[in-house]
Amino acid sequence: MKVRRFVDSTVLHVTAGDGGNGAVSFRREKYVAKGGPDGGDGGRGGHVILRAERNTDSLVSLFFEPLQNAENGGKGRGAQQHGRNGRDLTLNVPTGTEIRIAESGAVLGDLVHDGDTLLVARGGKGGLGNVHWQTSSHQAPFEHTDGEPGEHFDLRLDLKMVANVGLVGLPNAGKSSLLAALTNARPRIANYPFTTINPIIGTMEEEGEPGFTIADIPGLVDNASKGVGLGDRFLKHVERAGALLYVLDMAGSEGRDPLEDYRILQRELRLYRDTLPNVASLIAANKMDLPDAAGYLAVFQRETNLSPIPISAVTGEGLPELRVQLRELVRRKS
Ligand SMILES: Nc1nc2c(ncn2[C@@H]2O[C@H](COP(=O)(O)OP(=O)(O)OP(=O)(O)O)[C@@H](O)[C@H]2O)c(=O)[nH]1
Ligand SMILES: [Mg+2]
Repeated sequence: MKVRRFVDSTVLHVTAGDGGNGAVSFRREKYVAKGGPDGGDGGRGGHVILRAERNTDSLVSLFFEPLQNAENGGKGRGAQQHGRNGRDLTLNVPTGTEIRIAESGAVLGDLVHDGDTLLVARGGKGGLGNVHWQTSSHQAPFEHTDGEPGEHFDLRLDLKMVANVGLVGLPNAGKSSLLAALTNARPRIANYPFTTINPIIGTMEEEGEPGFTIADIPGLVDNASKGVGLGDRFLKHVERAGALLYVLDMAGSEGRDPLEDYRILQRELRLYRDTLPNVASLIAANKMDLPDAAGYLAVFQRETNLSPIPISAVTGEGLPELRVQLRELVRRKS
């Protein structure tokens, strides 16, 4: 079995290259007894740069190689030769990676779009060669400067997926089934809670329409904010989504009450971030193919004055209408 590890947070120690030292050197030419100074400058140390790359899907490679150094600059040499600049080190991270200084938590940047780059550690400047010190009264200078050290930092990298729509629901509500029915993603689906343990993104595409992305995250439970179940840390992935889609098991097939489920979800979202329940949203009343669903839906509508979209991720009922409304929601947000 191919085991794929998903890492959405890691600490990275980056060190830029040191600048090369300036050289002390004197010209040696035939017939010139005492040549003047000709020591060249050192090269700049390489920078460390992070670049967002669409096809990088987690921080796993950096997780296993947390020490990253760029090359040092070369020393200056005689004949006023400049040292070689150290090569910059460019590290790919997934789009949606937020970069902070680990200790202070200060945000350095947010690489949201494919190709975005951020210089995270600046290479040291090269030192000056002795050629710079020559004056009429000072013909044989031994002065020079050393290269400056490269910057180094402990960075905290956090991947926050960027999707247009985030799915929120209790375990077994049918979020993954719905993602599979609407998009190209093929998440695992099963009738036990917490089948989904990593966030997954799918793209919904239809002829002649712009595609958009939907993120499926692990199910939330009562007190997820206190760490129950898989906790609420995955909400960071839907935090940036422009819109939310609540997925409710409207058939109460686990012996639960859909109305209470909806209130649990709202409460857990609010406890995570008080503005999150106000994000534009739709409600999908899932499992409408099951016998009790129609009755629960009527109660839900009466009690909340909301109009969930009745669907079944299994039979496909209601999905065309859901697609239309999702597209409209995303269009309004962008
Ligand atoms: N009858 C019926 N069953 C459904 C429907 N949607 C999902 N299911 C079933 O419900 C169970 C849970 O579905 P999942 O899609 O894995 O649910 P989930 O919300 O992703 O669950 P977690 O990942 O555990 O949070 C599976 O057995 C699905 O086949 C539906 O519309 N009708
Ligand atoms: Mg799932």
